[in-house]
Amino acid sequence: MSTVGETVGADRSREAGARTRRQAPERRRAAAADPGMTVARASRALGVTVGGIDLSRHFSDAEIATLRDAFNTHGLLLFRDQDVSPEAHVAFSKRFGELEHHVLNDALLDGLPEIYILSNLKKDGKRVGRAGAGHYWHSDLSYMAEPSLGSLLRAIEVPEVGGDTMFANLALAYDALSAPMKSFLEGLEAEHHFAKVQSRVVSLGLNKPLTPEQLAKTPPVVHPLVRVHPETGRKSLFLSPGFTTGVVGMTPEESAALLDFLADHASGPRFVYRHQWKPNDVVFWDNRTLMHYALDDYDYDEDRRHMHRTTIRGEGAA
Ligand SMILES: O=C(O)CCC(=O)C(=O)O
Ligand SMILES: [Fe+2]
Repeated sequence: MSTVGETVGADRSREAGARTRRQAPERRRAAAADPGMTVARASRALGVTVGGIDLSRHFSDAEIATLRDAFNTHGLLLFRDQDVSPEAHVAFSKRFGELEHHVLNDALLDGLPEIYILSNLKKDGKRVGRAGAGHYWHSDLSYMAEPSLGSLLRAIEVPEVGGDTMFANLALAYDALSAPMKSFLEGLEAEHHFAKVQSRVVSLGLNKPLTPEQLAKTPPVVHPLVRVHPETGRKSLFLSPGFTTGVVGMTPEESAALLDFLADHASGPRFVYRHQWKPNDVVFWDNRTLMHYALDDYDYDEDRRHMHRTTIRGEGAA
């Protein structure tokens, strides 16, 4: 059976790329259960736009398997024009796994704690969600023993310009390393700690400090620097600079030099897709193979940026 993933082809071989180009049409019809579903590459580095789909409808298991295959292959699915309710957002997300209730419990939607609100809006002088989230390269929940599988972020209000999100393909970045560097990294581990980002967002006045309960739920954890995707078997760097505090066993200087090199390498333009949000975009990305960065180039007081996220639970990184 052919799937969305196979239809658009992975970009792993020159031959596959040539075949894709020869097929030419911008929007190929996916051989999915939904005959109207289309897919188109979002960038060379990663991502596909999936069209002709309404996320609030019911999906068969075969359709979900098709989408999951495309997700695993391309790392990111973009669905435009999804004017869906928070309940439908949660229901669709649940088809891909169990959902997290984010540790920042005052940023969760009332009555629907699977929705984490990212927003600079205020109601009655009080922030309605988490402001200033993700303004650094990171992989969601890398500071947990079981980091997230993927996140589904829905834009509700976005600035006219600014507030894009960048995504970097850490499997491509790994592939591009030399053989000696790959073997050097094998077996190395890094420590991740949520508290690392707190000082910055708190000093900017964007958020309250973590409570003792929130700190207790997020002790430092250790993950490999190179991880294997549990579904594709593909190797990736596991980088999350916003949350990573050091490489286990290295001096702070060695650790900083190595982590800075890897972060610079992996965030190079050829590995990156930069998403310019439109209202009702839903972006579903794979935290097991991408890192992302929310640009803070908009005006926190003048611009309105309001988003809902669901976060799919993952397993320990291996
Ligand atoms: O606001 C964004 O674009 C992304 C923020 C973020 O890092 C996330 O939702 O995981
Ligand atoms: Fe994030």
